[in-house]
Amino acid sequence: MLEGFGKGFANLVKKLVTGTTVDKTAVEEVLKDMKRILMESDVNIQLTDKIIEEINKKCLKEDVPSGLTLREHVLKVIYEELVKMLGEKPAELLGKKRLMVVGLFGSGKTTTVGKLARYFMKQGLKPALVGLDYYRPAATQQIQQLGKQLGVSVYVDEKSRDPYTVAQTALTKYANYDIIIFDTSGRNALDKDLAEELKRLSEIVKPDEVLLVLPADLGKIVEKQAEEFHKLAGVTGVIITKMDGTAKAGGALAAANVTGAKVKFIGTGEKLEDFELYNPGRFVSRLLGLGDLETLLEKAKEADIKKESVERIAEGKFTLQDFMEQIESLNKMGPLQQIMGMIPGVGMMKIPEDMLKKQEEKMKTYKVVIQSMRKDERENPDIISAARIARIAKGSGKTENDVRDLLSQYNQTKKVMRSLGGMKGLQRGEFKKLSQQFGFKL
Ligand SMILES: Nc1nc2c(ncn2[C@@H]2O[C@H](COP(=O)(O)OP(=O)(O)OP(=O)(O)O)[C@@H](O)[C@H]2O)c(=O)[nH]1
Ligand SMILES: [Mg+2]
Repeated sequence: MLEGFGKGFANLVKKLVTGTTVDKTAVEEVLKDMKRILMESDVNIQLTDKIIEEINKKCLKEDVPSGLTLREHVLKVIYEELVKMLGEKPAELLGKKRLMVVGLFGSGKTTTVGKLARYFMKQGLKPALVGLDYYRPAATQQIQQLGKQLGVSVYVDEKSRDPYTVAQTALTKYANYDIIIFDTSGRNALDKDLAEELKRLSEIVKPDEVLLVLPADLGKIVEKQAEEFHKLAGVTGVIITKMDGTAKAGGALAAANVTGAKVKFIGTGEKLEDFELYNPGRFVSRLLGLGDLETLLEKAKEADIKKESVERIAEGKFTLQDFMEQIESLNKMGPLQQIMGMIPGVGMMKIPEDMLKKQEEKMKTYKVVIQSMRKDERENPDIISAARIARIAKGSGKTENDVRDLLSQYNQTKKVMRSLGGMKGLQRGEFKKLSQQFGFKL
């Protein structure tokens, strides 16, 4: 998800962690790299210079705190400065009832409205959606379609096509709902028309939150848009969409932070589940290739991964049935690349994209193969003889090589997990020490 920005930083940290010595020259080198990455990701120049200056001061002019090596200290300072640049942890939207989503054409408002509804439903709340966009012709169909997909009530009025009466009616109609999310129309710019419309709608809706949607690919221009909208529509929070597939995401986040508007959520893809609460600390840790266990565990919970099954795998005592359940859950959690980036240490390894794609394909094959096995074979793969391999291949429509490949992958995983010493081993290592210095709980 983090294109240039993330890759650049992960490489920089890797260099820092694996370099033989870290001295003044090495730190200067890191700062040079860092400046380049920040510029390339469209972070504004004054801010870039300020950050570099700050790191320079803390790492080279001041004493290294006792108990830390220069290497650890530099990492820690980089982490802290990036978190500062990317904002504070926003307050949750708990207890907020009327949310109005605003932004320019195609910024991702309507998609975000659906993502927000899904997010609140996951928390056991009952949201309703209101379509206030009568400017773009097919807008009402789009939001109705979203509502259908989510099983959420949607109110639009095709006859009147008047956003003001629709807003008014919806307030009464959905008075008993936990949250009402209003989707407004966009324009090419925040012109007089749009400003007037948003002002009138605000007066009717009296929103608890006005959420401005800004696409990450705008980079630092985000700052200007955020300021304009804030002046006219009283923005209380920002949602940055399209974080996937742009090198400018860092610039957009930094620019939004400069305006003082808090980024509350980020959108990381077109699907409704590609959405997360923004947490700068976690975000930067992922950015630096240090992983993000908290988000990973949340995603795992969402995908309903059974704890026992994870533990059996970690202990190296799992069956093919567990293996299949993991494949299914993993699929629910999102693209492999995104998940890998959240695992501490793995983000740093930089696994080639096509390798991950291949692995995703393979997992699909494995699932079909396991489904063609008998129960005793899944529980105890050791009994799978050549004759059984032939039968399973035929039954699944896959080749005998696919079956062998699965068995060898299964055995290999088991071996690796055993050698790591299970969950406890994973938590014991060097990484834990480093993470604790960063204030992460592991
Ligand atoms: N890759 C990616 N695409 C997104 C994301 N959010 C929205 N989109 C896409 O952006 C396009 C526009 O999204 P909409 O939600 O219709 O945008 P909008 O702001 O409601 O557009 P208007 O109502 O026309 O102003 C769609 O193709 C979405 O799938 C995101 O986080 N990542
Ligand atoms: Mg829309």
